[in-house]
Amino acid sequence: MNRIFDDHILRRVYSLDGTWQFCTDENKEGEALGYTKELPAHTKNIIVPSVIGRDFGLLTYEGITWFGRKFHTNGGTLRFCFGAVMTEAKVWLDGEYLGEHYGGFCEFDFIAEDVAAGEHTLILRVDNSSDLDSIPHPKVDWYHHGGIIRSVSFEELSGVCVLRCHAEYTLNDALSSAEVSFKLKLYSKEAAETSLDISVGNNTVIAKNIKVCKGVSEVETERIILDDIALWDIDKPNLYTLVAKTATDDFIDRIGFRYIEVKNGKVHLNNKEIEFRGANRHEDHPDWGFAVPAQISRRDVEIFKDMGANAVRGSHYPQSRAFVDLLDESGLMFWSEIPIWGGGYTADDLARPLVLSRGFDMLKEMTEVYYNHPSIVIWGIHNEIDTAASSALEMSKLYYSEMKQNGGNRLVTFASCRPFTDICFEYCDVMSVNYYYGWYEGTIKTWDIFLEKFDARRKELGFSDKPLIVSEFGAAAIYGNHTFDNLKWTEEYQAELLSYCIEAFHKSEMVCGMFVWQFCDMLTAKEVGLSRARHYNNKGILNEYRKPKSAYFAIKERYNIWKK
Ligand code: ADA
Repeated sequence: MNRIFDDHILRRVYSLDGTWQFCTDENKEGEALGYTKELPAHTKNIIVPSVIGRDFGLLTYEGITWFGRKFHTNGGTLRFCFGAVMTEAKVWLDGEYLGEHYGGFCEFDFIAEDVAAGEHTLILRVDNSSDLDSIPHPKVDWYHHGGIIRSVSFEELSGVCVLRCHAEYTLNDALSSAEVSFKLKLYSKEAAETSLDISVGNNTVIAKNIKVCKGVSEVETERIILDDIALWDIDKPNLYTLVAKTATDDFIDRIGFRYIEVKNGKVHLNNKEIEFRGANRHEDHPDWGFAVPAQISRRDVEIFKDMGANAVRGSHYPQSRAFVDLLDESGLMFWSEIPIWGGGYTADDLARPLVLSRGFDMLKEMTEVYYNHPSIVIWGIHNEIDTAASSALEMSKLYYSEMKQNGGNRLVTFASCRPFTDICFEYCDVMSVNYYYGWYEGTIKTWDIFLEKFDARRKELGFSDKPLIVSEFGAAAIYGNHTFDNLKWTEEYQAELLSYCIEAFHKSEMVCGMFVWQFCDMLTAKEVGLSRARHYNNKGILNEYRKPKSAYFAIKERYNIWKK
């Protein structure tokens, strides 16, 4: 289940979640041995979606794995949809190569035509290894699980089908009406003519006939005006059901209308000044890894609401559609980013053509898939790369302009850990800084000096109108570790540091938002793990099972007061 509602009623969709066959391929010989057609006898069963480390003691395995299963179909044109596969997937249907996809956190699909009715075999070769051209880099501060981490399905396509429908809109000054056009990605086996009906809420807004060519094509409708719209806002997250229907097919999504901008040094949502109050969330759980079920996502959203937060940063990769659907419903604003996590890349690595192009493709893909979600108000283009280097400047320029041009009405930013030497701040709408005063360096009070110094720097740079998000700050605390003295690693110290920080940020004229690092503790990778007790990043204000630490209550008290 990738969404929390049915995204097709007419189209026949069949889940491929459940039991698959699975084996590792340490010597990379599977293709030569014919695994693409049939997996060997020594496979085991694995339940998809999942991460491989959970079931087989393969937590530290990096390399090739094979997945396969049989399924029945009525035949015809089939579309295979993968929620997310870590990290590189090659796909075969009955031994015929269907295609490949790079990047572990986004949906992708392949279409196969003229499939006979009956039983077939779907096989995947999955590679979760990484090198200097990989995104993410081999060194990251989270666990790089392998596996088919989100749901898989296949669809029987008939006639002209709607693969995607983006609602592009601009609002009038009063934010009461929207001028909307729809950008559709269509598929048809043959050149054809069809009716196209698009409805928003209860109103049919487009009803026409269109001609399409063979294969995948794009169509943009005329602009229409929708009056008396109910805005999507944090206290009233109004959503409209969007249905795009052809003679034989449908596509169902949800949209919301809202306007975000930076004006006079402040962020405004729907013409009202707003402060982001949130935390960073990894989509990870000790029992599920990245394959966090929607029930846990729902619980996470409830916790964010209980905390009084109005925003979530999806560190450090696109999170599941189900989670973002839940954010849309609950009025939580979302920062969605791609997994360019700087820790490992040198300045030269950032200029590697494959890194640059993979990051660019990931941004395009994230936009393509997540475009309609109103909760996404910020795109993150990278995290903690060497933004003092000219290679980072080139990357930022390219990525920023792509997201401004094609990303819809959203703010674009990146998280910098070089606040005083960063040369890329031109390429963001709000500046974002990750820092850990009171943990890795300085004391809690160093934050006061930082705020003053950074304000001076932004003025010097001529960016006094660009507000600052403190995108990461925090301290580790082992759940249940208490003392009378204020020692690091205790819940008391973490609560004191975070309370001090958020109050200082809330008072600052320059700061427009804060994302605590982090929502909950999570398992981290080998390299970083050496400096991480329990092999966990313990800076969660909840433990990995979502049990609250003292800091949670300290933040909840403040966020809830500021909400009023
Ligand atoms: C960085 C990074 C996070 C995490 C954090 C920490 O800011 O972006 O992913 O590693 O540091 O805990 O040190």
